[in-house]
Amino acid sequence: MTVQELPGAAPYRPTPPPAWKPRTDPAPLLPDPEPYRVLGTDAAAGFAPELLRRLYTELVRGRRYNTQATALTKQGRLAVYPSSTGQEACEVAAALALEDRDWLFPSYRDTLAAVARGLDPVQALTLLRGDWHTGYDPREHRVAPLSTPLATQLPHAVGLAHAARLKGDDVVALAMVGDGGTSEGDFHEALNFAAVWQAPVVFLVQNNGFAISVPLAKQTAAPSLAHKAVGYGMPGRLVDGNDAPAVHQVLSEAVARARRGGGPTLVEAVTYRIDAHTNADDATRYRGDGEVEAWRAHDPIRLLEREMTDRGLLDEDGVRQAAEDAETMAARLRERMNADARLDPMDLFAHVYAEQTAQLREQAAQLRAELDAEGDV
Ligand SMILES: Cc1ncc(C[n+]2csc(CCOP(=O)(O)OP(=O)(O)O)c2C)c(N)n1
Ligand SMILES: [Mg+2]
Repeated sequence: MTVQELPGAAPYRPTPPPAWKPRTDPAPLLPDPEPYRVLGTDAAAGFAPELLRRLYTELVRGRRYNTQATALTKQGRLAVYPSSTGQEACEVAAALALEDRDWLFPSYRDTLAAVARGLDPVQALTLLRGDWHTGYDPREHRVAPLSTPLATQLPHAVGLAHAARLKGDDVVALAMVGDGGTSEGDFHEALNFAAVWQAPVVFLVQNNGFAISVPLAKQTAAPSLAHKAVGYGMPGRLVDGNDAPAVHQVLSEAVARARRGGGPTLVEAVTYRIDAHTNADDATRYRGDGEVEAWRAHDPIRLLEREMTDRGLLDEDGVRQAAEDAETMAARLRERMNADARLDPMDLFAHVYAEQTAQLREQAAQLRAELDAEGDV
């Protein structure tokens, strides 16, 4: 016999829980159903000719930088190069959406963004050449080291942005990551901290279809990568990553929102990696030519060229001029990269610890003795 069945006892009624409702309305955080586009739409007319010209010049330079750096790997002048051919619109727009006082947190694929932000094109390749630590002073142009460990740059960006806000500095951090990087714990931790703290940070995911040979379908079951934002309580935006003015607009809006205290945004730029993962990868092992060709037809440079030509902002002379400018940059890059770098092997031990450990001192002494014995350095 149960308590309810006792003769005369009142029937059991659970106490209702305190009223529940979602803590924020998820609807405004959801991405649009389609990636945002500008080129070929009425929105294109609203873009200043100077901005389109700047984007075009940088895209052409960026493409040429990619082909030149890839050639340097074949000539033994560069250890490895992850090309961003096909993704130049994301790279350039990321750099141009920021003010000088802001910070960029790039991944290994984002050399172009760093160069478009003003970094010396040779210094930007130092790491990939295997020469010397980061190769540039991150503070000079406010570009963090190009990060090889996936997604570790994201919590760094959040930490810097949050710290700047606590100090009252007007600084926004823009952090770049690939589709594969979104499966990392660091991605989760960074987005969670950013949203809880309302840190002035923008996350740009370049969804280029692959993490080396792993296609997006094997990477995530989410409706889109932009949808992941909702789970953290920040807006997710989807943009056509090959449409330079569209990426520039979406990132600029996200940067402005972060700057006025509106908190972080996750932007997914839908694009495609035209080249292999790096010069060391054979992409024909895991994808067909048809797919690559379909994306070549949606090339970021051709798309912008078409729009500018239609609007009378670009003619054959302009195209030639941009190509010549890019060629000059490539020739200079080649010339400088062909000069042997003068490196001191003892630098291996510098700048890691403020005070070296006993083991490092011992190793440094051994190397010094070997170098002295060879009569080197
Ligand atoms: C923490 C970590 N795990 C694994 C790797 C090896 N790795 C290097 S690149 C890469 C694929 C990353 O793909 P994605 O994030 O989509 O960036 P993409 O190369 O396409 O720009 C992997 C797994 C790494 N660098 N760091
Ligand atoms: Mg990828």
